Amino acid sequence: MAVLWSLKKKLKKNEDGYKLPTAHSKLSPKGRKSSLFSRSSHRKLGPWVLLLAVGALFWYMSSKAFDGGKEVIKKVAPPTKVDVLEDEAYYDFDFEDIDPQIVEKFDEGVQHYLITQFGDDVLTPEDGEIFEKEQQMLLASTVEKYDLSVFSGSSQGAENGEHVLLCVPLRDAEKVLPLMFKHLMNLTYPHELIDLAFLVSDCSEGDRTLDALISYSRQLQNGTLSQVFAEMDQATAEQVNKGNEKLYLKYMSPDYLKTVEQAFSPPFHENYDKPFRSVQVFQKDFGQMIGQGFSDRHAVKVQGIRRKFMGRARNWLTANALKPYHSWVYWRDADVELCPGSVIEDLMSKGYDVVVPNVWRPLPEFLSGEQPYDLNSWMESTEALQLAQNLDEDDVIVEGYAEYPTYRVHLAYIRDPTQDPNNIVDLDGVGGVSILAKAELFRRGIQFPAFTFENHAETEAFGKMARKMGYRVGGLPHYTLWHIYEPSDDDLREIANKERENRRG
Ligand SMILES: Nc1nc2c(ncn2[C@@H]2O[C@H](COP(=O)(O)OP(=O)(O)OP(=O)(O)O)[C@@H](O)[C@H]2O)c(=O)[nH]1
Ligand SMILES: *[C@@H]1O[C@H](CO)[C@@H](O)[C@H](O)[C@H]1NC(C)=O
Ligand SMILES: *[C@@H]1O[C@H](CO)[C@@H](O)[C@H](O)[C@H]1NC(C)=O
Ligand SMILES: [Mg+2]
Repeated sequence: MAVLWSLKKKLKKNEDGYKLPTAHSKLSPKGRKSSLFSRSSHRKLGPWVLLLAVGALFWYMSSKAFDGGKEVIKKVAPPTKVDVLEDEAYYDFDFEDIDPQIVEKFDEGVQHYLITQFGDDVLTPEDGEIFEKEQQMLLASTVEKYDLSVFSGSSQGAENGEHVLLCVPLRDAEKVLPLMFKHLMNLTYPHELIDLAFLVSDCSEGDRTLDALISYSRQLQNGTLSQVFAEMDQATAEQVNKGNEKLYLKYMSPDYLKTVEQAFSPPFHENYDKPFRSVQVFQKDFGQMIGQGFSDRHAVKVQGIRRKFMGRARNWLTANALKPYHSWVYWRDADVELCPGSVIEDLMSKGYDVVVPNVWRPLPEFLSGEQPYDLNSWMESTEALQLAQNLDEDDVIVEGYAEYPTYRVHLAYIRDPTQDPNNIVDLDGVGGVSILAKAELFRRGIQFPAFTFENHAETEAFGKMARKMGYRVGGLPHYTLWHIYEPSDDDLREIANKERENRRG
């Protein structure tokens, strides 16, 4: 790990001009002194500085009345307090880019019209014509027109040049970012048709998801990210040889591990390094309190709350990143280990409005080697509908817990790896690991409920809502993505036991 760290640090240092977006912010005053107002580092200083500044201003004004002249300014400039006010950059900041000559240039040719309530009447026909023409010019330069029926999405999106918005929610995800980016590069859907939108929320203190994300994104768009990973992986490999390998890997199926190794090894498809159409990174907290550790986030009681926070985050991301020219929205979790590079085309080709693949995960061999993972993709059952009738309006049913016997058909459980991966079944609820949906759904108001909708929240409620609004929602039972395996506390104990036994025996 030490090598990896130093390598990462080196990479960062070498990045010429790399700055976090906050440093570029037009709204934040420049310079060291500006931090007096920043909330994180000097929370209590801000009001004091303001108070002192106001005091200083009074002193200045009252003394000016008597003395007059520049002398006074020096007098009221004792070390710390007026420091801030003296920083010219602070005041000039918003205006410093404005060059009066340039502004003047754009004033030329501007025409102002004052139109009365019955404007047409006061214009002569000639004036009216000019007005029409000028107004069209003005509109053309400030208003964009889209015929949304052109962006409704077809099953041959790549051939038809359809734009995809690819959304990824992230929380405490620093360590899975390389994995995620490798998967993004592995996508064969034309990169130039994909806008990436990341939302980083509610990360723990000290987590560096945002920094790392921006760093990797810059390399991605420069076409150099795969080189960076190659170097990082080499450093990791050297570490592994020194015996620092993750212990649980010893207990995983060798076949699975081999598949993974191959999946991440070259040759990659020819446009692997091609930059994406755009990358946007958003950071916004929603107050998610539930821990991101495996055991934390899987307790039944916290599911409803957790899912509603996720719903808010997803909705916020769509609202801010979706553009009229997007035909499709693809939602993808960062913690996927294996996924066909053609996943977008594959999901698109089915002629459905919402499509999800199957999601399984590998397990240690002593735990059967693999497991149906995402239970949120399902077909509704009469049992679950009855169960819902006896629940409180705000209760959220969660799958995979004894508390809620739903007897639904889960996409995860009807998988047969020998069957046609193109088979599709209709679903009611969908899981969020990998959802392809027509952008039209979001434009029509379908969302990831951050409240209880038909006793569900977030992605499952999204599926239900889409169905209710007449859209086709489907899942591919034999087309599988593999979620990463994170050992639970129990699994780790079991592995430790086995290790002890091995040492004894
Ligand atoms: N923005 C945001 N992202 C989150 C939040 N919680 C999880 N994520 C991200 O959402 C994706 C899915 O998160 P997971 O923790 O795996 O949740 P999940 O897939 O619902 O649950 P699992 O079945 O445990 O995998 C990952 O990319 C996470 O980094 C959150 O509160 N806010
Ligand atoms: C972008 O890529 C070029 C090579 O293609 C490289 O020389 C340059 O350093 C890269 N820029 C960054 C910021 O990494
Ligand atoms: C990348 O895509 C190829 C082709 O679909 C696939 O075989 C491979 O498993 C993918 N890589 C990963 C890491 O899933
Ligand atoms: Mg997950």
